[in-house]
Formats: sequence, structure tokens, C-alpha cells
Amino acid sequence: MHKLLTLCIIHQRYHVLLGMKKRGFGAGKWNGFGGKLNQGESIENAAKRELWEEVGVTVDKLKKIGILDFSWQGKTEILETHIFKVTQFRGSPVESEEMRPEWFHVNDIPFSVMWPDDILWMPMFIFDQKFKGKFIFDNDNNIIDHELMTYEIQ
Ligand code: 6U4
Repeated sequence: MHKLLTLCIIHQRYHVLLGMKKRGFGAGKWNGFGGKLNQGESIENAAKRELWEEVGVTVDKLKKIGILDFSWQGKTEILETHIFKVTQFRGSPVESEEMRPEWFHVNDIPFSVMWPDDILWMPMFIFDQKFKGKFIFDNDNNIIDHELMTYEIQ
């Protein structure tokens, strides 16, 4: 089973905005903002909606920077996650029921409290290098196999 997900990280020069996920999938981790698509929704619109719902900011322009497939050993589900960089937004980030936002310096990203794949692709994200890949996790969310490559998304 293939599911489409979005993941948006706001990047402004030396800082990125992450959210502490308060509930649901990945709770207790710092992560970008995003989630599943609603029925009939485009990937970009889903990304914008999640930014509004989870952190209260409005975005006109998104830059797609990566596509990663996440899956788990012994399970058929693949989470095809479209990763976007946001450099301009309106409004100020606010805490929601799902996320507590915080700015981090790019040299001080809390990788030990993030999904273990993030440390591998975040440098490409920061340096605007587009990428694609796949990560396979065990039941404790450790990476057991992965592929990651630079890639020109149209
Ligand atoms: P809802 O429907 O909002 O309750 P929830 O369980 O909160 O669902 P979901 O599925 O909407 O979460 O979104 C999961 C989010 O986590 C997406 O933005 C993608 C992101 N995510 C999933 N696996 C990840 C991984 N390995 N690394 C990463 N982000 C990941 O950086």
C-alpha cells in the first residue's frame, strides 16, 4: 500500500523551523510539518494546509526538494513523503494541538530527537541539493537499509 505524505521545513538563512510532535505518528520527535493528503487534494495544497493547521503560517510558494519512501520491515505500507522547503511565509508560527514550533540554528539541529533518517538528508536540504531515496526501518524505527541520492526533480 502506497500513501502520500508531505513534510515542510521552513528555512531562513541560518535557521530552520521544526515542530515538536505532540501526538500521533512520530510523537516526541522534532520534525517538519506535514501529513497525509485529504481525498482529492494535490500534494502542494496538502502541504500548505498542514502548515496552516499545524503551525498557523500561510505559504504561497513551496520548493520541492526531496522525495523519500519510508517503509517498515515485514510491512507492505510505503509512505511516499514529499519534502518541501519554505523560505517565505506570512503570519507567525504558533503552537497547535499537534506541534510546538521552535527555531534551530542550522549547526544545532536536534538530530538525536528526530527520525534517524533526518541527519542523512538534512545537509542536502540545507544546501538546496534535491534528493530522493528510501529508508526501511525495523519495529523500533532503526534504519535497517537505505538508499539516498541527489536527483533533479522537475
Ligand atoms: P494525523 O492524521 O494528522 O493524526 P499523524 O499520525 O499525526 O496523522 P501524519 O501521518 O499525518 O501523522 O504525518 C506524519 C508526518 O511525519 C509527515 O509529515 C511525514 C513525517 N514523517 C514520517 N516518517 C518520517 C521520517 N522517517 N522522517 C521524517 N519525517 C517523517 O523526517
